[in-house]
Amino acid sequence: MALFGAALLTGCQQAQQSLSIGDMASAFNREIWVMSIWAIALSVIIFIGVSFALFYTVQKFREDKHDAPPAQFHGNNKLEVWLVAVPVVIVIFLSVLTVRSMAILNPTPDQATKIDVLAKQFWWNFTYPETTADAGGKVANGNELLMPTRQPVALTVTSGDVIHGFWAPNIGGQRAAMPAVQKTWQVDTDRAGVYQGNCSQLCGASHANMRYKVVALEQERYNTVLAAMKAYRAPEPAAGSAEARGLQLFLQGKPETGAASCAGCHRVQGTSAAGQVGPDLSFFGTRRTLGAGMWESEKAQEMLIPWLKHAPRVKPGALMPTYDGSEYMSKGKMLKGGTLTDAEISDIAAYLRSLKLPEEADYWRDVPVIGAASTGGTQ
Ligand code: HEC
Ligand SMILES: [Cu+2]
Repeated sequence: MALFGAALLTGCQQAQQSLSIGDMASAFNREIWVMSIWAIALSVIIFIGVSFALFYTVQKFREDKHDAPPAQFHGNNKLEVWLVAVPVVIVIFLSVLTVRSMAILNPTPDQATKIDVLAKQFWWNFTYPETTADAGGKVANGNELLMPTRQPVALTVTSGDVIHGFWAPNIGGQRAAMPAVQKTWQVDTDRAGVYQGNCSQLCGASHANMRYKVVALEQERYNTVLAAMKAYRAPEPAAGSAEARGLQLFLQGKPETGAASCAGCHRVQGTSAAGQVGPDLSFFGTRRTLGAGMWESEKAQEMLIPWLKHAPRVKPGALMPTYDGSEYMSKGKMLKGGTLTDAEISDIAAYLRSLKLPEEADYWRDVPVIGAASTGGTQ
């Protein structure tokens, strides 16, 4: 099973990014690994012992050799005590190991970097509760989680609607994200890189498209990026530019055609946009994924316009309205989106692409590049 599973997971892997429960760069995974080795070793010993006893008995008490029924050992107290005692000792041993691992892996919130994780149909928001932006509000990023290496990170996971599952196996563990419940635990990695994260709890139409990236940066790089995020204010576009028209539509929408304002649902740090219904877009221009990791790199660039025109048609169940006037299904109801012209959509795209961190804080710069191949659209 383990080998088969490993083979399957390898099949999903994209170039230079990793999804593995066997990643020993994480102290969490190393701890779990020790426990697994004990459990597997004991199971193998029991398997060999039971097989041996079975074959020995079958061989020794063959019917053709013995006419009389074999001696009955029922009432053999010594044997019965052994048969109870050995499993009890094994179970106690494994319990002690488990409790020990749980004690070690419990969060140590004082020294750990704190990150709040919000899961919603079908996207993620990562908030840095210890970092208040100069422009107001806590620093947050949608669908791309930045974390420092060689340091415990305390993730506090919750959900804004149904039950989701936070699962980025390389950095350790898996946690259910439940509405109204906040679960904190500690993850970590010693290796800078990009790790794949998925929702591990069937949660609706785009469950399989509810992904994220974990970008682990060396401590110093991490500090640089976070400082830039703290100081960041969305750029103010030059009057009359496409970006300026895009910003205007982003903040106000176009009420006369029924196009809802983006700001009602999305936050952009340093502007009046403070919506919490969709992922934080403050650093959207720096991000490499779109649709909660559904598309990456070039494909993400390519899909931005179709996304803005009709997100729920390219990502089933996405709770963002259409902007090309087309009908879409939202929570079981047929709705019709407002309309923006192609030119207006492209102005908004230009504005979104301008929401960039300064060059030295581009967190993708020094990490392994995600392969151009995309698995987008799989369901
Ligand atoms: C009713 C709330 C709502 C409105 C209005 C809205 N969005 Fe969204 N938006 C969402 C939700 C929810 C998602 C996440 C969808 C998903 O990935 O499942 C999203 C996702 C996005 C994403 C993808 C982010 C990522 O990293 O994957 C972009 C870009 C975006 N919206 C831009 C806009 C723009 C621009 C507008 C205005 C033209 C807008 N949105 C209007 C709710 C909204
Ligand atoms: Cu989910």
